[in-house]
Amino acid sequence: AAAVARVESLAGMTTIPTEYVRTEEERAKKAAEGPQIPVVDLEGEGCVEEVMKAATEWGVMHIVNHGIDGGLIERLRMAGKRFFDLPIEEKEKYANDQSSGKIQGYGSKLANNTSGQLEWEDYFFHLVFPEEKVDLSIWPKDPADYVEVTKEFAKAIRGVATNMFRILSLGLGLEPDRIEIEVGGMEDLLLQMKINYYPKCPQPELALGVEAHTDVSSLTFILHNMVPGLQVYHDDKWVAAKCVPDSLIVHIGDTLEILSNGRFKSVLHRGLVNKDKVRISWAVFCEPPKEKIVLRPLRELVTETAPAKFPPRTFAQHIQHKVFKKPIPAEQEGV
Ligand code: AKG
Repeated sequence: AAAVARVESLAGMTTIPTEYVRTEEERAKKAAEGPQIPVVDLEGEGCVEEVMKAATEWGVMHIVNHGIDGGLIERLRMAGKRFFDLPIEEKEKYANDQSSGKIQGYGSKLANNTSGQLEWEDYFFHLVFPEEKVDLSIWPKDPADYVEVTKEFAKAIRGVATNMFRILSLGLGLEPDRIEIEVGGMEDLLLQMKINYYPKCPQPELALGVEAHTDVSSLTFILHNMVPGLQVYHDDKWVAAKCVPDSLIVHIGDTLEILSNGRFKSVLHRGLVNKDKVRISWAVFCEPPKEKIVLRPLRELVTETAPAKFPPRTFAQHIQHKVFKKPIPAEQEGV
C-alpha cells in the first residue's frame, strides 16, 4: 500500500497542509454556554427517567457509578498512550490497509471524497468483543500488558452496555432484555474500539480532529485523557462536552434511533483539536451483526399516530446507505 501521511508527523509545522483546512462553516466557533450534557448516576434513584430524558432530548450523556474500576480505566489509558508514544516506524508495523479491506490496525483518514478533506488524528481500530472473534495477531505487542488490559476493559464495558440496554428498554416500557436481544446479544453484538490520537495542532481553529457525524452503532462509549475536544449538536448549537471525572460518555447511535422509532436521538458530534495538548480518546462502538438482523422500529413503538419512521434494513445496508448513499431496498420499492 502507498505511504499514508501520519498526522503525528505534521505536528511540528507552523501552518497546516491545505487538506486539513476546513471551510468557514465547518470550523469550530466558540461553543455555546448554556445547557450541558446531562450527567446520570447509574446507581441513583431516578436513573431510568434521567437516562430516558438524556437519550430522547440529547442522544448523549455522561454516566457515573457505571461499575468499571477506576484502576482498570487508568491502565487502559496508559496502555494506549504507551502504544502511541512508540516511534511512527514501530506503529507502521500495525498499519491497516483499507483498499484491501483490512480495516483493523493503525490508520489515518484517507481522502475519499472530491474535497480531499483530512482529519487531524491518527487512530488504532480493532474488534475487542466477543473474545472468540478478536484477531490478536493485529493487536499491539507493545506495551506488554496491552492485550490483557484491553480484554479486561472490553469485558467490563460489555457489562455496562447490557446495563444501558436494560435501562433504555425499561424506559420504553419493554421487557428489560429486549434491546439487548434486538441488537444481537452476547454472541453477535460486536464491540469495535477506536483509539483516537489527536496530535497538537499549530492552527487548531482551522482543522477538525473528527468531522461531524452520527455513529451507526447502537451505543458508543467514549473515555478520554481529560483533554477537552468533543462537541455535540443540541438545539441547533454546538455544545462542548465538559470533562467529568470518573465518567463515561454514552452516545446513542443510528441503530437505537431506528429501533426506538426516533424516540432516541442519534447525536451529531465532532472532535476538535488544540495547540498545547495531545488528546487521546477511546471510542467503543457497540454494533449489531452486519447481515443477521434486520433493523426496524420495534413493533410496540409503531402505532397509528406514530407510524414507522424508518424502513427496515440490515446494518450493512444502513452503512451502504449512509456512507455511499445507496438506497435502502425498501425505499426503491416505495415502501
Ligand atoms: C469517533 O471516534 O467517532 C469520535 O467521534 C471521537 C470523539 C472523541 O474523540 O471524543
